[in-house]
Amino acid sequence: TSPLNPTDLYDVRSLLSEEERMVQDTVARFTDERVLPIIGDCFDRGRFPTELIPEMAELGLLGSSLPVEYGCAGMNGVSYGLVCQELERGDSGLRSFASVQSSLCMYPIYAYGSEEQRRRWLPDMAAGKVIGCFGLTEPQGGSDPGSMRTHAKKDGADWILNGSKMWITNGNLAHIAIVWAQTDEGIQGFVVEKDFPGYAAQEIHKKMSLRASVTSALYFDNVRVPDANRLPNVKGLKGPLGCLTQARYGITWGPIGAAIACLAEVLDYSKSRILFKQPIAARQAVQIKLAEMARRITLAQLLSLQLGRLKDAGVMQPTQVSLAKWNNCRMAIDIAREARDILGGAGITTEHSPIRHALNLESVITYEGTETVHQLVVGRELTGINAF
Ligand code: TGC
Ligand code: FAD
Repeated sequence: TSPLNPTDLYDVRSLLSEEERMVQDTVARFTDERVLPIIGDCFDRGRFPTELIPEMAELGLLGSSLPVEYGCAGMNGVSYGLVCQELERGDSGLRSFASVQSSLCMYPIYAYGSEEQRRRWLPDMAAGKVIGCFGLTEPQGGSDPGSMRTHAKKDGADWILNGSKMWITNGNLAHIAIVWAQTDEGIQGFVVEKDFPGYAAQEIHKKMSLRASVTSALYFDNVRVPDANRLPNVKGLKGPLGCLTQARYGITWGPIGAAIACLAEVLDYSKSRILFKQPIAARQAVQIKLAEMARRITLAQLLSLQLGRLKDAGVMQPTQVSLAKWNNCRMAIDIAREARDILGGAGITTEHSPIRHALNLESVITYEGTETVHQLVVGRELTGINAF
């Protein structure tokens, strides 16, 4: 028997189509050549590498699953997952950028927008010329978006928007914000343009996590939004939650990439770190940790691939996404912390990736629904009882 691939013990890659493998290889090359050489420094400086946006667009990574008629790549769900995995093998910040642009901004314009809105924004968003952000969370509590205070009131042909949003990825980079607000007819989505008077974005500093990503607070002070910028085809919380299902699906794949990066790094390190006259990889305690990492990565790979197949068959359900988001984020953060431990003192600097991934994953396990929220979604499915 030939040796197994340590980061793909079950040869999950053999279950991919030729096209899916090509997508994975292309994004893997981008991550190896363009992201890994700079990302430690970006994280240290708290800088999102905006110079990579045109290249990501060129590779078709923005709105990758949307139809080609809007300038998008028309990939299937599994390919989108692989994009997320390979980007997050570089850094969660890059995957966040792609998730927000694709699943949280382009998707709602495509799914809930008019044909005119699709043609107005999607091609430029796919080209990386227009960047979006998604405003759902508010300062008083993100887990319960149904209690949002931001509201929009009809005023002739326009809407007047007031309120604020918190923890918004891409906020200060964005040309447009998809903002969810209460109206007399329930929650609705509005495309707020950067130069609308009364709209302001303020970057959040002092982050110890997702440092290579822009996170902002958004403020709306009597912002006049034309009705042409309201997404006409959805009302109610199911609008934003439908976007979250798309993004969370991608996030089930992303942390697999972070975990693979950590395992690959400590496998090398543990074979060359000699202590008590032997490489630490020869110690049972270390091998158990490495084996545990491989076991959990394998389970996560199989989970996301089957989820992707369900998505591509059009039968994926939000509860299935919740289970995988919970499992795979927990898997990756545990692995990143354990990998940091195996590196000893060397593990505390960004010369090695595990501490960066571990810190990033503190956000990933929190945003798009905290671990607890996803556990309670699964609990509700099993029991039929809402425990929120
Ligand atoms: P609930 O009564 O369960 O549902 C209200 C309506 O929505 C429908 N629905 C969904 N639709 C699509 N996808 C889902 N996942 C859905 N979940 C529910 C549901 O059928 C219902 O429809 P209808 O027609 O009957 O009205 O609502 P609830 O108020 O009980 O809330 C449930 C709960 C707690 C699960 C939900 O509020 C929740 O998911 N909270 C977490 C919020 C969250 O995840 N926020 C994320 C903000 S965005 C972000 O973090 C971006 S980070 C991106 C990055 O940088 O990568
Ligand atoms: P809270 O909702 O206040 O939760 C606090 C604690 O209470 C958590 O441990 C939670 O699990 C627990 N809890 C909540 N409800 C229950 C319950 N019923 N039972 C038991 N425990 C419960 N949001 C956006 O809209 N757009 C973005 O682009 C975006 N990007 C983000 C980027 C970063 C880096 C971060 C950190 C967050 C981002 N978010 C974004 C916000 C994110 O979605 C929220 O942080 C998340 O939903 C949790 O909300 P919260 O922070 O207000 O915590």
